[in-house]
Amino acid sequence: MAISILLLNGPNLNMLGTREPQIYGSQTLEDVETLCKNHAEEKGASLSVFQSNHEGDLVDAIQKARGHYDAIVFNPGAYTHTSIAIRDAITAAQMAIYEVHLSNVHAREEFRHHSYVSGVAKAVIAGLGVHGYLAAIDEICDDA
Ligand code: DHK
Repeated sequence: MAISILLLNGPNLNMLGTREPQIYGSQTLEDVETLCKNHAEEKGASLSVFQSNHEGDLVDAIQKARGHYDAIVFNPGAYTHTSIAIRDAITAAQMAIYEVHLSNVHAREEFRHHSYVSGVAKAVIAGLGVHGYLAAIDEICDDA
């Protein structure tokens, strides 16, 4: 059966394209989602997308993903650094999560250095820009 992937983006990632493009790049979220969908399709996988600025919506999406998706490519945005609820949702759903950050969070402010998600993620990619999402998709497809 074809691999199915959920691309999940957290707060403020709906602002991609206009939000600090020197850090997050000039592509919009729609551009990124289309790129990821096409990339997954080329690999024979299917990819659904969801973005929310709300912590509970992201928790709901992770819980609902169980049984529907093989893996989640997840940029939790600022919730990376604050959300125990999101970490617990990942553990509870027993989902394979590939944590992606557009920027190299470790080369930025101290408060971005800690991630509540990394300890329960299958892999962490940071600083590759949009390519990080594609690398995660490659890894999920090649790993299957
Ligand atoms: C995105 C955000 O919105 C920030 O809050 C994170 C991450 C970094 C990124 O690099 O994609 O600190």
